Amino acid sequence: MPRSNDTIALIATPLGEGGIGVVQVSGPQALEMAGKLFRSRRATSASGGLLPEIDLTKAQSGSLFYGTIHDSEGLIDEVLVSIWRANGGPTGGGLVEINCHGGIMAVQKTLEAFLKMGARKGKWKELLDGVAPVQEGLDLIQREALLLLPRAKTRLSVKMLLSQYQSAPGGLSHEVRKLGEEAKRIKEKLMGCDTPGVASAFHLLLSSLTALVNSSPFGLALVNPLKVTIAGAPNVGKSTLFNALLREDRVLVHHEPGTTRDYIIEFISIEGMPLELIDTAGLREAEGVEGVGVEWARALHQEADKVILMLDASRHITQEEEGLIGTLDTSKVVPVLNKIDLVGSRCPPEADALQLFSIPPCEVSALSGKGLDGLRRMLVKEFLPEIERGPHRPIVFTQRQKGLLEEALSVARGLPRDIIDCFTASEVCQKLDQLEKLLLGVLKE
Ligand SMILES: Nc1nc2c(ncn2[C@@H]2O[C@H](COP(=O)(O)OP(=O)(O)OP(=O)(O)O)[C@@H](O)[C@H]2O)c(=O)[nH]1
Ligand SMILES: [Mg+2]
Repeated sequence: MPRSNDTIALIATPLGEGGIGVVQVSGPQALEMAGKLFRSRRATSASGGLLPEIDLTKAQSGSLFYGTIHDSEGLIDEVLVSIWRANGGPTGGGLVEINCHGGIMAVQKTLEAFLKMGARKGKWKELLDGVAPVQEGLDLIQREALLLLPRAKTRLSVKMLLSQYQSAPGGLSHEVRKLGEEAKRIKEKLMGCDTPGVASAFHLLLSSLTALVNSSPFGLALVNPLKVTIAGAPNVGKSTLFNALLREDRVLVHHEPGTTRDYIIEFISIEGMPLELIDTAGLREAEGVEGVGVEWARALHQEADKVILMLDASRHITQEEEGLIGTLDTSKVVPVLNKIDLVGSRCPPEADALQLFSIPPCEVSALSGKGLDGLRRMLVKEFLPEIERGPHRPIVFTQRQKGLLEEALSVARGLPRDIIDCFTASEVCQKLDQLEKLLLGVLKE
């Protein structure tokens, strides 16, 4: 049984999941302890001097802060801290969530720092019993953002979710609420045959709703990293590319064909977009263990959102490779010609099969790194304009939101262009009512 005057600390995300780990601290001393370990980003002025610390014990409930967490030995990690002050929390008092970026070590060191300050190591049950009530008052979009924050894989994902978490302009909740109110206002004007300005207001509503729905591929990809497999014959340099994109020697590279037999998954970030990169066994007729690896590889390429098809620029395409190209969904293939360092001034081999792809192959040397920046950009090409526009605007980030907003958009598109005709008002008003309800449904459970 929890003791009511205890402050408890525990790791609230499964260890080893990667990305961000969350330490939760709750109880009467939670805010005070967190205040001692946390330094907000604003704590250092441009000249390097320390500005007054944010006092977490006085922070508003539901606020979030970006900064660093320190113990007596120095910096532990760059973190995101959320504060909840209510009678909730497993042992009463405040609740602090520290979202660490730095993997298992940072999460564990953060937990230890709280334990050293006198917090008791809590259990999962205590967390589940106590957390929900303190987060009341949030709408469903905000809850979704909060729930996804600990699993965000890149800083851009965190920033996007934080923006959507806010109920201020720039957040999805605010925008959806505004559009719902607008649908209602247009309906009321129509009912009163007060038509001036209605058509332009409706036009604006329609374009805002379209922009929201169009933001969903970007938002969803920030939350659910796209799966990118590396496909190709043995020895073309798949594992070398995997390591190069990861910027570490994660997998074995060898001149013998058939080196990779298993598949290996790691997360990478390109321009802030999280991607799940998968190295696979080289595709060829094989038996035994290698044959199993080849089967897995084929299944992974089928499931992937994108397939990097790697060919060796220093030799001609084989019949087996021609066959492989025929089995891939060409719309999701990013063709790559590797080992261009061996080609010198000679042109890389032309292949009719490469004409199948809508984009020309990226010419790279996975060994020297040449051409990899171009490949990186190619992998996130469709998101580049969205990345440019930044994360601080309303962005749809769950399938639930997307589904409801798409439905709302189709209702809005079904309305007559000339909405100002008040003789058809009752029919139009019904639709506007439906539109308003759908929009409000995005906010509520
Ligand atoms: N010159 C040159 N050699 C490369 C390049 N990329 C890879 N290699 C070499 O090609 C050989 C095979 O590389 P791997 O990365 O193991 O190839 P793989 O496609 O993963 O091979 P499997 O796992 O057997 O399917 C190694 O000797 C690499 O050093 C490159 O860009 N240029
Ligand atoms: Mg390999």
